Amino acid sequence: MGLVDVRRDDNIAVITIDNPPVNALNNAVRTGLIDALALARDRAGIRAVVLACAGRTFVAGADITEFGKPSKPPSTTDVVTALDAMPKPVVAALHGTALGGGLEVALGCHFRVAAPTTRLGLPEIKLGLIPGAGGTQRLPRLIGMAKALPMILSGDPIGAKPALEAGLVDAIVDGDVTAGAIAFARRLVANKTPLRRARDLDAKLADMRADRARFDELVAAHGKRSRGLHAPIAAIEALRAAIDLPIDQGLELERSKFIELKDGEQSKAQRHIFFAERAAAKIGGLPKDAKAREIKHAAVIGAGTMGGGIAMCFANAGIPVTIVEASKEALARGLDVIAKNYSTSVKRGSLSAADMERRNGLMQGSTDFASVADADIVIEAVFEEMEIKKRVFSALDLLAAKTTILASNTSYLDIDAIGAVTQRPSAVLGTHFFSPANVMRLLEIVRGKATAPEVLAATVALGRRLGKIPVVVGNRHGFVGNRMLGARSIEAERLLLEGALPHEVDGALVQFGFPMGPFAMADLAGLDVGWRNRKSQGLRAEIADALCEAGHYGQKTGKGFYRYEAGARTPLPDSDTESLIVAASRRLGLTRRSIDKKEIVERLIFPMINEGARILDEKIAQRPGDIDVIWVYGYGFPVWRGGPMFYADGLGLSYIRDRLSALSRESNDKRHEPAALLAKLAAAGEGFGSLEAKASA
Ligand code: T1G
Repeated sequence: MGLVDVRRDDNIAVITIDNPPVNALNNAVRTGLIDALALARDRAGIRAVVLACAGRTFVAGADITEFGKPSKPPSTTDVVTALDAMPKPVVAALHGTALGGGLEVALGCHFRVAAPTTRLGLPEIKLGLIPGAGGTQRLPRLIGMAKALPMILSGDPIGAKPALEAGLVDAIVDGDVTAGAIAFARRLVANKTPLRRARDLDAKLADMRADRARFDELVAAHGKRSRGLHAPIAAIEALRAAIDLPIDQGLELERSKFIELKDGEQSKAQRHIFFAERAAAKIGGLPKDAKAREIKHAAVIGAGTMGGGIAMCFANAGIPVTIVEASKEALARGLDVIAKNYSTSVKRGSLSAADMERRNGLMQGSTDFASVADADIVIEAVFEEMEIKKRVFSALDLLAAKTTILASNTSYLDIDAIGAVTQRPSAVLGTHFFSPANVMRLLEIVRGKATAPEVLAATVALGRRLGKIPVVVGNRHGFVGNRMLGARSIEAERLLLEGALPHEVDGALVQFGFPMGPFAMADLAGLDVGWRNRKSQGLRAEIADALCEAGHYGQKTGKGFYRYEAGARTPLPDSDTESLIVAASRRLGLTRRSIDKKEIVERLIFPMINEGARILDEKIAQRPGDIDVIWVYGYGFPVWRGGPMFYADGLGLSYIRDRLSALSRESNDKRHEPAALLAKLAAAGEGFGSLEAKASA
């Protein structure tokens, strides 16, 4: 069967798309659909049409890999227009994830039936786009603006049941969805049901047309998360056109905005992250047949902030988990925090009471280490001190089953040294979660020298099952994310000593697109964490150490780089800290000066890029895209800038090289000397992206 097959089932034409893995609408599929529709239209004996897909899902969207190239007709819009013009009823048979252009094609059909587990959505916003084949015009006409606008601005799919209730699908069919659609089509023919084109429906827009203020209220309620992003603004304009303009003008406006976004920098960056996220889970050098053993039961050692959050990840994914703590009091405290987290989610409506019960039921507390005996993986999340970790792993090695994976949640420390205290170094690796572990999606999986391929494969598969974005990294101090964060933190302090104040440094980075700057983030994480890490390496940070020595650890003590009103988390400039900074500059003989935002941003980001180049050279990260994924999902690097390495390519490595050389001279700090790989690529006029091309060649 070709990519698009047409068969006859009595007087029904059944068009089936078969373009694995997700039936993306590439050029060949679009061409095949136009031809198949013409055939069904002209064949006299055909009274109705069913559009279905083979494989695991209905069309999951346009083929994103085509976006960087010149678009070749017919477009997805041409397919939807051909569906619109069909004189015979067309029924879409939906299953899996009907997304983006796939849902827009289904909206071009007259009716839609869905399997019970189908998910339907317009996720274009997550790629820096808006629906470009009529979604912003047809969806509101079919389900009303109050439901359509949140779907398009969030990009999140809805299930078959809410879709049925909203009128997006006309029936949910059990069993074979194509057969269900054929039966549905036969009934249309028998009942001579008139064609219902989404483009002709206006009733559900009457409320917004009668009172435009209601549209503005809807936007105010759903549009707030779009700081710096262009696509949400374009989506709102296109949706407003659905109210104000006749549909053909609305479609024209949508199309022009879509093309502008598709060719813009932000969508290119977001599409880069989409593919980089998927590439990151592919592990170089992993034998194809590395069998990933299944994780049926987990154990977490430590019920503190990290341990509790990690345990929640397992319960959320439906995996039974035992939480082990040294004392009953500590265990009770940890379980209490978890219970509070879940009840807050239930109060917020993001979790049902039944789900909360189910998740709580999957968690067992214990103060007996021997309770790890039936775990397939044990994740240690105790104090960040090597000696403590070694003691824990020695004990686990004796108590856990021989096949159990032993993982450490360490954020800096040497996985090989930890594995060396066990008899099973091949089953030891790092699983570095990011706080809050039950929220942040990044999971750095640290590969030890002895870590076995199937242990790595099992842990990557587990990461995806937990809803994380796993990135395999090498075992060097700070791995990838925290090592680059260290480079940024050193420069951030230096900016304070040279004349900037915490809120100026943070403000520059927030304007760049981060949710918060280095000092607000340090206060949130706790200054004592970095302080302990620096002391273990004999390093000193003038300001942060002085603050810690005075007992100011950030939010947890009400004061750090900023001060915090009781019970509040808003960072407020603190005059004591500012005096401490000025005094430190004087003590070091530095003349303070005003530093502009551009210099602040370059001095925070470029040293990170430089460290990232060294990390690639040392093979601690497999590819530049892995580093981008780590920084977007672990540290809030703005996704519409594509991550540090993609951003560097956009600026040009020779510019970054020259700025780093100047910085190295001005600060007399060799660490700012351009990394060998960065200098080499710059000299060749290439970017980090050229490494991906070579790697996948
Ligand atoms: N185009 C090209 N390749 C795609 C693709 C797409 N739309 N979606 C997935 N793939 C590849 C993916 O790179 C991976 O490749 C493999 O399929 C399996 O994906 C006109 C313009 C559907 C929920 O944004 O959300 O339509 O790594 O690992 O976890 O208005 O893929 O195996 O080589 O993610 O089971 C809108 C994007 C496009 C949906 C399945 N659609 N895809 O998740 O598998 S823009 C989307 C997903 C658009 C219209 C506009 C997920 C999935 P490889 P996977 P999964």
